[in-house]
Amino acid sequence: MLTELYSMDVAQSEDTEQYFALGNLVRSYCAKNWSSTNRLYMKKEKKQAYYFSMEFLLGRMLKSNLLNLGILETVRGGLKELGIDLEKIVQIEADPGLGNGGLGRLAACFIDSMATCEIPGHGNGIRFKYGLFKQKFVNGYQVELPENWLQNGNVWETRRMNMAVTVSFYGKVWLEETVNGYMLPHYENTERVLAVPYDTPIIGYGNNTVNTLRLWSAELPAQDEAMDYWSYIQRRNRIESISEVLYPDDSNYEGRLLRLKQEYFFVSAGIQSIIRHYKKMGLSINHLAEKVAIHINDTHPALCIPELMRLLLDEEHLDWEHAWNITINVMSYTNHTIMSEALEKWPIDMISSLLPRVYQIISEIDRRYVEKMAALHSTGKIERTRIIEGGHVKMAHLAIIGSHSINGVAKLHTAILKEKVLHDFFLIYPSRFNNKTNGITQRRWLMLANEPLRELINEKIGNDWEKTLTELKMLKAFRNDEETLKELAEIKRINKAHFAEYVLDALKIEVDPDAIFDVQIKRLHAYKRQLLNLLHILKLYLDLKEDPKTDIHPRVFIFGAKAAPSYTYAKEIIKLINSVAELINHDASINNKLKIVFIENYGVSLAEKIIPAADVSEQISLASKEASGTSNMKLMLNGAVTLATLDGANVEIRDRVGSENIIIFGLTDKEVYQYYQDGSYHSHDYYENNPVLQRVLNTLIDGTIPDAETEGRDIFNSLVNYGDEYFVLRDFDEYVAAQKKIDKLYRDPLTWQRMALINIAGAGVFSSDYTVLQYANDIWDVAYRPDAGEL
Ligand code: 26Y
Repeated sequence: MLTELYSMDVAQSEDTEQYFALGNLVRSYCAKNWSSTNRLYMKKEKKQAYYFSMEFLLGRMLKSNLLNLGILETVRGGLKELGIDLEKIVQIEADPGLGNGGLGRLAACFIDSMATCEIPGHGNGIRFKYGLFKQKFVNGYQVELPENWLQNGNVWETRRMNMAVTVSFYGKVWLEETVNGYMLPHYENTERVLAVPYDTPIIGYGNNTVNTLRLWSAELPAQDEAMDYWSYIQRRNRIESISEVLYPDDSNYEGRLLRLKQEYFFVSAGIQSIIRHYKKMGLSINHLAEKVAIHINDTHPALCIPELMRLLLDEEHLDWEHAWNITINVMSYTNHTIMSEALEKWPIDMISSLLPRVYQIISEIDRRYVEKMAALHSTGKIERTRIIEGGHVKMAHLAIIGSHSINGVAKLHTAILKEKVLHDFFLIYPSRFNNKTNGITQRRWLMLANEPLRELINEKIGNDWEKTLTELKMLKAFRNDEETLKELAEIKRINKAHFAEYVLDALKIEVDPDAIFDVQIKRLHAYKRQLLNLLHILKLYLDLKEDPKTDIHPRVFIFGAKAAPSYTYAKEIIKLINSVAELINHDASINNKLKIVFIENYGVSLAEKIIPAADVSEQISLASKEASGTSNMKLMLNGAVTLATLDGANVEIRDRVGSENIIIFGLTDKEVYQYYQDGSYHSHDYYENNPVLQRVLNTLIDGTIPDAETEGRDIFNSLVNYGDEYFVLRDFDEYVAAQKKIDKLYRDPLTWQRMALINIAGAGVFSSDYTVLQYANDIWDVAYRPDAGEL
């Protein structure tokens, strides 16, 4: 392959050529199964599921593809004989950061699991030229740099020009009656964009299934090339900008025309290509819902609903009722957040000028909804639930009204949707609501990321767990086996030492692998409460300053977090953590008992390094706010002990491992809602009445923390004077007590390792294999390999 691609032999080649040669080899190795999978789906007319997502946070794919093809060890060995280190060349691959956080990584786990469980299910999204920004710290401040992940090419994708479709924007539209009596649209002055698909094979683990991830790129249609040069360049730039950058905002949602264009772009292209493919099977459009399921990952692809209606009405000439029936049966929607800032709504003006025909259809869906509900529900409820309201189109309402299934991502989250956030809709459509607790793939997050642990588990219980993760429960038999517990400790120690090397190399911070590695890795958000973590660190610091002999086990606090570029408060928190790190890491009197490591540019590849090295998993969001969390699952699977509030999937983790093997603290969701109701939380009182907390908070404004005056002041004010929206001060004491408990438990190595073992043993249910099987069964109604897994 090296010779074919670069006219050179191994001895002359460098890492980059070796990487691309191997990548090409792997791709051709799976090519046969890729086409035979497609042929099989076609021949058997299998119902297929399409997972529409704005984000797919894939991570590097070389090792994961080798693992799934069952040739990882062979290739590793073969390369070794040639004097090549596989670990070195996998680093060459750019980490495609086509997502922000949890939702995007979930989509990546799901497509891996669908292929593994032989579910005919594919991904559909955007081939962003630039992934999520690269994060750099300059003087402790986050600076965003472009992430040009395609610079050296991408071996995994195949451009399929023959499957390109056209997506239209703007223009004028009016309806005219045809001779057959149909009302069909006529368009004038639309802007046409060519959507070109790039397909990536998604390889199942240990089987012959290869599904497809189809990512769309926006290009200028060929006929436009005839225009004058400058107009051509301008138009090309405008069009290509549609698939240029991923929006880095996952919180404070700003209405942006380009984002709306992106959403419609991949939705329209995806649905057109699904229908085209469906028709190739020679089936009548009337049976579409028997062969196609479309899943909407949060509301970002909610335009799927009016777009499918448009195609069924305008292209297929179905009547409204019939088309609506099909649409509802095809569509299903997952909600990932209860935070109102993240709920999408578009100004009517924007949507009606950009997508005139789609807007007509949305208005008609809304009109019919109001009309139909008038006889059944109160006007108040109808007004609160309709799609077009207050000058905006509410995307969650559109998604709910147009889907047969609406799911939350953890039991608690689904309960809150039903009882609070979407209560009106729950009363209207009770049977549409269901829960699908998130999951993670054990292939990337254990088998690849933590090879020593994989080996140990295989030695103890065999390797059935690799396919059926609940088999990990067999590990419980070793809970009192000192030898196993010691081996587990040894592996953790190795992983920590490994990570410590990285930290020394990348950040020039020396950390002791015998310290407790306490990890909080997730997007930076006020509700996730990285600040609570920081206040506790400051408390320990003050304790040690006051009495250097304070008896605590040395700790390394590890943070990884990107903030949305427009989220000022989150960026201030980053700066504050970095300033506290400067203070503590350079204070010799602390005697290395405390260290803060804020990893730059946290993403999938760094997660793979950090997670196997973690002792403590920080899951400390304000109860009710974190829909599920998935780093909590990855960390427990790697033997970290969870320190958590009863939020999201933490509740289910506790149910699995038992209260003795997780450290729970803080307000419950019920208590939070009670506070909202009676308005009785006054954070200032906590500041006034709790001397320890007061002393800690004062460090934010008294000059203790170097070079963070503005940030310290703003954050102090938000916590003490402006209401402390996420109850940080309320939960402080309980958090400190929970941390003390961790310190105590850790000093008893056998107890600690037993907890770690029970966490690993209990993590089995959180395989995304089970999650996608439940989607396949309960929502999509697609068939899969019968023995794919059992809970
Ligand atoms: C509207 C737009 C700016 C937007 C873009 C991205 C809004 C939200 C998002 C991303 C949300 C997200 O990642 N949510 C997370 O989804 C995970 C998977 O379900 C959950 O585990 C996690 O709790 C939730 O915060």
